[in-house]
Amino acid sequence: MNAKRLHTARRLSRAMLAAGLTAAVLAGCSGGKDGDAAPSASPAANQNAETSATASPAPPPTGGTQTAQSAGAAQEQHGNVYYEIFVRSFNDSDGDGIGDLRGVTEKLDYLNDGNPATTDDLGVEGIWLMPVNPSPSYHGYDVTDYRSINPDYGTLEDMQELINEAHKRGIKVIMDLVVNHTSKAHPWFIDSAKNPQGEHRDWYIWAEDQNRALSGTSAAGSGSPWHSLLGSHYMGIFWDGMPDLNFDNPDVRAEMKDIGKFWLKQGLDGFRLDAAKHIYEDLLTDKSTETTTKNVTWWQEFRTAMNEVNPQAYIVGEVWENSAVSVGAYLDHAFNSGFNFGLAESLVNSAKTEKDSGVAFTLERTYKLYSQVSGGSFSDAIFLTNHDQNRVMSQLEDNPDHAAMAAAMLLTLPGNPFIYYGEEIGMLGVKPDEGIREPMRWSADAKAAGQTAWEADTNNKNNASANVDSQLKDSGSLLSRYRELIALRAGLPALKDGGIKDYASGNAGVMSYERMTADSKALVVHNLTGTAQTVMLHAGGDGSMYTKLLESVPSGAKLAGTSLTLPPYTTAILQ
Ligand SMILES: [Ca+2]
Ligand SMILES: [Ca+2]
Ligand SMILES: [Ca+2]
Repeated sequence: MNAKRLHTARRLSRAMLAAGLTAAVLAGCSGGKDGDAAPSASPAANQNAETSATASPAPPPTGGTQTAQSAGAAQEQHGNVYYEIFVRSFNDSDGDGIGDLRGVTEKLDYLNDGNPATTDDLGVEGIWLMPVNPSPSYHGYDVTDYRSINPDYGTLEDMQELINEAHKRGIKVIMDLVVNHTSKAHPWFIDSAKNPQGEHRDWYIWAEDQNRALSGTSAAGSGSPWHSLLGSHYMGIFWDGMPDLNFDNPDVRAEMKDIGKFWLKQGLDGFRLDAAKHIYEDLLTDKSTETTTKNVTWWQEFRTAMNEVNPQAYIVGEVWENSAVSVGAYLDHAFNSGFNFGLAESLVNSAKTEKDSGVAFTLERTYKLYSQVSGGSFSDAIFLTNHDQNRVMSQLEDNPDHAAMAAAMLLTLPGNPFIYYGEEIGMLGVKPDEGIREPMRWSADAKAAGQTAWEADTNNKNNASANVDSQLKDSGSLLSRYRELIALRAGLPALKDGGIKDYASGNAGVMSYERMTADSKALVVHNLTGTAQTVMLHAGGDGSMYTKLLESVPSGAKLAGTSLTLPPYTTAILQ
């Protein structure tokens, strides 16, 4: 990004935040005025969009409300299905009971064999590896060496092999990059603590050095952020084992950009950025537009550096906020995607209550905002649950029908859907954290080759059907439903890359929306309930009717004239 464009983008972002325009858009402030303003307000950003999102020309204005709706609806989002892997729990290649990188490579054919003609693989197009760097913890979110691989997981050569084999199959590989903090055992921190005059002292945040009061509450919710060591106090907003880095120090910024480049040069396709808003949001009192601007400015700097190595690098950030305004700020030439925590709650809630919670209506407005902030180039990162939340099957009280409908919603919405490993076979898991990160179950035999055993399978011990082997053989299994939905998505451009428009079904137990690219469209209708539902079809946003029933998952939907009847827990796709 050149300086002028960066300046333009920042100015736009600041102006939007200040003017409260974003809030107005989200509130559904109608008409074609504010809603259409952004694409013309940042033509430079649009032309030079660095991300891989498909550029889509704005539709010709047709006047009035219709213009605003079309502009929001036509916002295409290039979409790939990603799969989140906790390496320690996934697959063990050498029999020590700990999952490893070679183990992931061994299971690539389960994820996607690279052959579109075979349908017994899941069909994902990307994987997100949770932290793979050396770390004293089992989870790895406290790194001691950013340029090597955790010996439990293998070597740098194993990582390169994994990336090469994934790429052969059309699978992108991104990994967690954890830069808000290091491990307390990182050599930088040890030096910082021991040598107040040393070169790493100012890489961390010492209260006494900065004349800061030992007060305040951590924005990460861990109480006091200050921890005593050798007569001073350092900041660690998550816990004392994770000291926060000082991003006001240009050496820290330079090092983290260099580390990012190092991994892209290994062939990695991008990063999932942990705790992205906590770079500067350390205390509860830090929550402000100014803090967000400082965070976004850092991530823009990081993005620019990554693009020097890979202009297509995919960057998805963890900004744990339910507000689209808060997440959207980071789509201003920093991230391609921010995880949509608010949507995840809505999807699980809709599946559980068997009621449409207004998902499409909200997303249409959210994407109008994201389009404005990003200059028309973003993909949402959607999911049901991740490694920090009770597993979706547990939230849905082990109801397989509800799990199937949660999957159906996730895999027919815009952006990049992320599946948390084991979700596709209905693994259970409740906190503490180890309980939501249990060994992936490959077969009913907990001692089978490849099965990891670093942690007892407390939550899944009696979950007999939640294993890959038995579900592969069962066409009615949750795994089969995931495979079918992913294949459907891959084969339909409107589902894979399209925008979204709400489509009123007139039925509280039915969720329906249109998906469209510039030259294709589809109508998605979910019956979330346990009884058959009928929907009377009406014209879509462009005034035309959907007349062809393309797919029913599972089978059984029937279209007679304009009357669509759906069996319980069924999704229909129409064109
Ligand atoms: Ca192993
Ligand atoms: Ca295949
Ligand atoms: Ca921080």
